[in-house]
Amino acid sequence: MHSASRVVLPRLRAIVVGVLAVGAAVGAAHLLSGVIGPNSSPYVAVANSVVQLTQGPLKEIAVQAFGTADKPLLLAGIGVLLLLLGIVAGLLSRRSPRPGAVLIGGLGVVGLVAAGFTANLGVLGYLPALLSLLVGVGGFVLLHRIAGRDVATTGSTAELGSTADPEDSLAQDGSAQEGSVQDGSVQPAGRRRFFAVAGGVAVGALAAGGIGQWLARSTGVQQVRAALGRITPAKAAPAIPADADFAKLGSPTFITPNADFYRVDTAITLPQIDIDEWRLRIHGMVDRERVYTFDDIRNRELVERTITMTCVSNQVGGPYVSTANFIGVPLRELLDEAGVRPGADQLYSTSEDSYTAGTPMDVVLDRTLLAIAMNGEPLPVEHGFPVRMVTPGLYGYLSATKWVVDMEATTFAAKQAYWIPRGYSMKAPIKTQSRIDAPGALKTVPAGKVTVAGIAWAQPKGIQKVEVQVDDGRWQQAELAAEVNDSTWRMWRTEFELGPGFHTVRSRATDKTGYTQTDRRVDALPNGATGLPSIQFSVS
Ligand SMILES: Nc1nc2c(c(=O)[nH]1)N[C@H]1C(S)=C(S)[C@@H](COP(=O)(O)O)O[C@H]1N2
Ligand SMILES: [Mo]
Repeated sequence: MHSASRVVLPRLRAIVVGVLAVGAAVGAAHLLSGVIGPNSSPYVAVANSVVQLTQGPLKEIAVQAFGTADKPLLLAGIGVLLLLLGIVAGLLSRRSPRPGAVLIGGLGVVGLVAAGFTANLGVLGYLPALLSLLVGVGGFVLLHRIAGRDVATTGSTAELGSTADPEDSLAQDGSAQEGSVQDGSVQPAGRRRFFAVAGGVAVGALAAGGIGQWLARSTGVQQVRAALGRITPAKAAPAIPADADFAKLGSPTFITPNADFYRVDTAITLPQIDIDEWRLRIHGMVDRERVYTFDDIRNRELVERTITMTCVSNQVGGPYVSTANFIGVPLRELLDEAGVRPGADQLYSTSEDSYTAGTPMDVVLDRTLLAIAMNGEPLPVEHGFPVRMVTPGLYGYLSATKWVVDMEATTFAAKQAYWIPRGYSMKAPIKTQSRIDAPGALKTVPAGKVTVAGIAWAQPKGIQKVEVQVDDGRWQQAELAAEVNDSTWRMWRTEFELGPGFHTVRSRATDKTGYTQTDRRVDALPNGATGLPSIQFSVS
């Protein structure tokens, strides 16, 4: 029939070829990125690009659904997608390597574009993606050739009515005559040879990826951070009274341990900034441009402030609120040295990873802290090491830049920070809120006296009272725990006498201006969710 005898790879072989080529490409690139910088890994660059491109509402969904697990999930999702595309590349290329090579080449180009978009490392930043393109396409063609070497050539496929070319291997695998697609047959020796090569490539790719990961970590700043030791302020914050929380009843502890402090940011790989290299440049509408080193900050008179931070993405009842003792210098001191000109109404800050925030200048001058430590320790890397901003009373997205390296005095009319074109407000004071922590949602508690406890916050106004209601009954005033300051949360508790059955409890906080949190529900976008928190539980 057809004179051209062609190799048709068995399905499994084709899949192995596709998956291995993709794996080798990712592994090789990851290894090189370990030397050049983690963000240059095409894998990481694609994840970073997804984060950058994700617009407001989508990011809302990601934060709600995954919380701080959104990044590992994103990376895992990309991994699964790559695996599937490797399988597809293989299956498309059972005869000729071309379709798979084109698909893998396309993936390589996506990696290159993403690296260009997010790596921020100049020409070097493209090298790992370029390497992955070459390894992916080259590896695929090569593996395809090796895979085909021991496969019997076939005249064509079964659909075309041909039978397999009765070459040496047919005796081993005589089943080739039937089935919709006919696999070339393979000798055991050939099979062993191929899978030995495949195993070698797989081990190599995993090792390369692992070494890349290890290199990235060992070039990190954990040692630098640890070497700093504890940071003590010249003026410590007042001690937290023992009766400032109801942690025994189920509220959080007043001070959130660093490891439990909520985390929200756009970083897939954490910026690793050595204290010797860190600089803060203050410029724009100032009389004198200034540049500060880490020692310049550390050697000043450090103050300590207890501050509750809140994320605009926090849903009513959500977890993105935490409290720490932050240590640093009032940013006003540095801005006064630079001499902010009249008319500059926005402090536009930029992080090492190009995140930007625009903070109202009057608030900055009044109360922003340039923090280097949190609960006595240097800032954890995920919370902005070595230096970040913290501003009581404003949501974090516009006032709490982590890994901050640049501050420009400007106007809101002149510049828009990261979240503004994505739909969030230019100005967003924290809204008066409360949360119910005990009894937990859907818990079962014994009948009789039932304790309800939680937190409330209205930074920087402070909490005046919290009221609690069970099953549309009378609003009952809760007992407040000791107050620490108006820029922190306030814990509350109260008791109800409840009989068996299902109950719903609601809470509402009133701040010191006399404003009571509204029951009107609005979304977190554009400037913070409102509505009353409520939980259901059963009494037995
Ligand atoms: N560099 C940088 N700083 C950032 C962000 C970010 O994405 N990148 N996110 C902000 C947001 S939205 C919040 S709520 C706070 C959270 O700080 P935390 O992660 O230390 O709790 O950091 C702010 N600072
Ligand atoms: Mo946030």
